[in-house]
Amino acid sequence: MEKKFKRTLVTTALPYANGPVHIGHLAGVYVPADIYTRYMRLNGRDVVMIGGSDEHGVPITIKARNEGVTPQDIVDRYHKIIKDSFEEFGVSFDVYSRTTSDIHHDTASEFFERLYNNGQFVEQTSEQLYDPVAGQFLADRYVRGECPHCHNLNAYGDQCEVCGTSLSPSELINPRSALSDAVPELRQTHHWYLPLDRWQPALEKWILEGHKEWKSNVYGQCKSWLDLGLQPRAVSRDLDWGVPVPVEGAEGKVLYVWFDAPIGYISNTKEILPDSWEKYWKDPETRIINFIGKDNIVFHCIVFPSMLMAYGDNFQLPDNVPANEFLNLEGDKISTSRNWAIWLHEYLRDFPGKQDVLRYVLTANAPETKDNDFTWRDFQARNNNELVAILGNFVNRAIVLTHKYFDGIVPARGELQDVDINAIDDMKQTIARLTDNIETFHFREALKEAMNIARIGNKYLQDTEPWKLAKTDMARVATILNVAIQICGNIDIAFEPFTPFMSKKLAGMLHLEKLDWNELGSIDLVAPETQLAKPELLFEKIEDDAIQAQLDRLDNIRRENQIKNFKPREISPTIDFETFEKVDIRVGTVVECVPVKKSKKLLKFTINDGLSTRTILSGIAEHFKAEDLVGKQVTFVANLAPREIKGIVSEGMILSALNADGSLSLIAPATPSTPGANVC
Ligand code: B3M
Ligand code: ZN
Repeated sequence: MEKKFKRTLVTTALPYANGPVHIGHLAGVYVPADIYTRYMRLNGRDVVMIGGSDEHGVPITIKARNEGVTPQDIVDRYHKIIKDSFEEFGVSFDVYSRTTSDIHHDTASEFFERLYNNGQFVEQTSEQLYDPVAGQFLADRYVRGECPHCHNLNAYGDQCEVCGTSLSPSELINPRSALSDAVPELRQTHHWYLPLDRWQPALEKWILEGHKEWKSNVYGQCKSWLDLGLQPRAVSRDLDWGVPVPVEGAEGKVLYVWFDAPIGYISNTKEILPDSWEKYWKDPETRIINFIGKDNIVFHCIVFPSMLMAYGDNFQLPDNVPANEFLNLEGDKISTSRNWAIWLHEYLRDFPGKQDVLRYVLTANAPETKDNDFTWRDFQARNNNELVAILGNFVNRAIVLTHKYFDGIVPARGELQDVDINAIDDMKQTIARLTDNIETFHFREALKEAMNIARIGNKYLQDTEPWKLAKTDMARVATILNVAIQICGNIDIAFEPFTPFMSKKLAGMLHLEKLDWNELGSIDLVAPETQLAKPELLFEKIEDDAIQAQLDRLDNIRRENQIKNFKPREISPTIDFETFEKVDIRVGTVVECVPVKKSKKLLKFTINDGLSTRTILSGIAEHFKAEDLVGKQVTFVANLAPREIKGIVSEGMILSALNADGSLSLIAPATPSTPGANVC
């Protein structure tokens, strides 16, 4: 980090309090922000990490309406779940507050007033969508309709979740009210707009010229917004939930949630630092870093900076906005409304004490440059093959051997040999790369380097084989184990930002008091004569059944969603009665049923049709076990022209229904019937 900065303000996107947080939020924002902040603290830097719940906006009021409770009930419930789960997960906020707090309402109100008084808004009356049934204007997510870009039929009034484009309600094709499903009409309403176009030249200079070092996804999005030419943006809404517009004659209007939420960063800083907050916002020697997901880039790089410039008073703009792409789950987009997510509070319940495993996997697989996929199999493999087999294994070997040969008392080392010096040099170079990667927000790479220290440790023990030397040369064993324990100490510091729980436990075993990043690379971290604690395992293997339980849970959710979203297909063209009468449908009893050789799909049925037996082939082998069907009654088309398939002649067709979730139900008589009975 450049030395010109005296302190750092880390902000993290404020999650909407309309649901718990999930692994997508964690991987995109909170884990990287926490790594960076912990790293800064280990460096002895002045840093504060700001977080809080975003408790306004339509996502909250929609949820409240769906549940028949008040918006306050919703935000109270989720704010608590989110706050508690972050804490248990070790996200080390200096403050985690909320935008319904008094201090936030006052701060946001004052912010608007100042802009208003300084002529920083334009006021405009325009026609907007209004729901005549619900009797209200339809802001943002209250309207749904077809996306004009990708033609997703369920795009929101503010954004299409399928193609990611931000929209305004009037752009939707065939808009419907999300409240009543009514077709909205246009009515006049009055709002305040922030003229972003006024700030275009300043933004271009600041970002396009001044911050070429930003991540290419962030820089690129800013550039395309700026290239399109910025337009005034409404900062008020016709809603009854939010910060009231502090202007006379603005009854029934509140600040747009994206106007008040980023001000939340300021309110929350004020809350913990009532006397010194301004230092963190207005002193050019403060470095502000905004951790966000990619869908928030425009608000943090264009809208909020314009607000800050319009406010003046020396408010500083962010120095970097390391936005991440999205994390998918088992191949599908994470979605709160479809319950397609791993919720943090549920993870903590299902995997108690395994915070570090999730932190590790989400970092190792972070969507830093492109969307990435979280899978439970990868989670298991990274735990078992990396955390257990590389990191845990090395530390455990070093400590166990020290107990075995020196009663757990760290021996002093003698003269170093080449093999020792090489391992130490390797470690130092790895640490240099690790530091460099954290400084430049490449946390995946940084974590790889941290793990490489454990790899160096394992190789060192493998190369030196102290267990063999113990028979002949205890002085040499002392040196080797001293070096190995120093590598453990380095691991402890290097991993603290990533896996703080492990690091704390290991620090306890090594009696490391205060971890200091500047001491990384040292081989005097653990003094000779230190009595090591008994080795405890740092990580445990995760077994298949724990993973299978999670996969089963996701399968159930997938199925529930398919059923919820099932739309029966259009009815086929009408046929006349004579045509229908030609189809001869009968009841039959399955006498025999066997899989057809060399076919995955086909079952061969022998059916008692009342007259004799007949053979029918049916492509349902993936849905049923052949032996389970013997003795069952089925219905079948009896007069279908015979067809030869795989050398077998099939004389009819067995009837079944294709269900919403892709499963099949055989169509059987509801009460026992007689083989050969007609279905009519
Ligand atoms: N609550 C949107 C989101 O969760 C919003 C972030 C606010 S940051 C000031 O994506
Ligand atoms: Zn779209």
